[in-house]
Amino acid sequence: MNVIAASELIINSRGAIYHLDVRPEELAPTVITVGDPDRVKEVSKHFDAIEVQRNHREFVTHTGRLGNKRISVVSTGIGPDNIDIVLNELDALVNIDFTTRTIKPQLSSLQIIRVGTSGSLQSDIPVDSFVASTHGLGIDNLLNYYRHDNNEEEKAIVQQFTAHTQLDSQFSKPYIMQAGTSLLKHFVDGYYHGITVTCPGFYGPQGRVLRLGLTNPELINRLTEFSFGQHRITNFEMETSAIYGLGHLLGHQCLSLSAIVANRISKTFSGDGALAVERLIEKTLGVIAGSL
Ligand code: R1P
Ligand code: URA
Repeated sequence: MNVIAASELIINSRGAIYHLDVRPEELAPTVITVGDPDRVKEVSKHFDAIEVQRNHREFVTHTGRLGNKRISVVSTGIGPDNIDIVLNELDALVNIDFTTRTIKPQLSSLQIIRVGTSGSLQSDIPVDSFVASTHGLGIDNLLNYYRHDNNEEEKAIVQQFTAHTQLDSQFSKPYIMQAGTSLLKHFVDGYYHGITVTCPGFYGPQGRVLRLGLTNPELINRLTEFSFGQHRITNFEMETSAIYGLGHLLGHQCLSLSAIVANRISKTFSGDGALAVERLIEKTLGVIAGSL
C-alpha cells in the first residue's frame, strides 16, 4: 500500500488538512465554493444549522444542514492556483485515510458547486443575469500539470478554439472539461448555458486596459465570436476550468454558476452586484434543498 509522505499530504496538529484547516468529519458531501471569504456567511445564513466554522488564510469553511441535507460552503479566494489547493484538499478529506495516509479502497464523489461572479462576453447576456457553465475552457495552464484526457467533443472544441485564438503560440495550451451532467440538468430555468473561459488574471488576461498595453488586444473579440456547433463562449472568470478539470480527474460532480456583474461588450457593470449574488445563492440553495 502506498503511504503518502508527511511532505505531500500535510495534516496539522488538529488532524486537519494544511490550507483549509478542515478535518474529514467537518466536510459535507455537497460543497458550495465561493471566491470571496465574506460570501461564506452570506450562504450559511440560509442554513438551518451551522455545525462547523473554520477560518484559515482566504479559506473559510462553514458546514451545516439545509433541511435534512448536510452541506459545506468553502471560500477559495481568487484564481486557478487556489483551486489547485482547494480541490486537492477537498478530495483528500474524503478519499484519503488520514490515519494510514493511504487512498481509501472505496472512493467518494462530492457535489461541488461554484457560486461566483463573472464577466459576460455576449451582448445578449446582460449584467445581473446568471450563467451555468456547460464547459470550463482554461487559458490558465493549471490542468496541463496533470495527466488528462478528453471526450471527442471536448477534444474538438479545444482544437478549434486553439486554432481560432492561436493562444498556444504566445501563452499556454488551452484545455477544456465539461460540467457534471448530473448537476447541470437541475440548473436550466433562469440560466444562460455556455462555455466559460477561465483566465489567469482579471486585467490583462481578461483584456482590460488601465495603464498597461496588452500583447493580445484582440482577445475579447476572439472569445466572443468563437462557436462550435450550438456552443458559444458566454463568459469569463478565474476558477471554472480548474474546478471542472481537477474535479473530473478526481471523480467529483462539479458545476459553476455565475452572476454576471460586468458585460464586456456593452461595457456595463452591475448597479448592485451583491444583490445579484444573493439572488444566485438563494436560487442555488433552493435547487440543492429540493432536487439534489
Ligand atoms: C475576480 O473579481 C473574482 O471574481 C470572480 C472571479 O472568478 C474571480 O475570483 O469570482 P468570485 O466572485 O467567486 O471571486
Ligand atoms: N469576475 C471576473 O473574473 N471578471 C469579471 O469581469 C467580473 C467578475
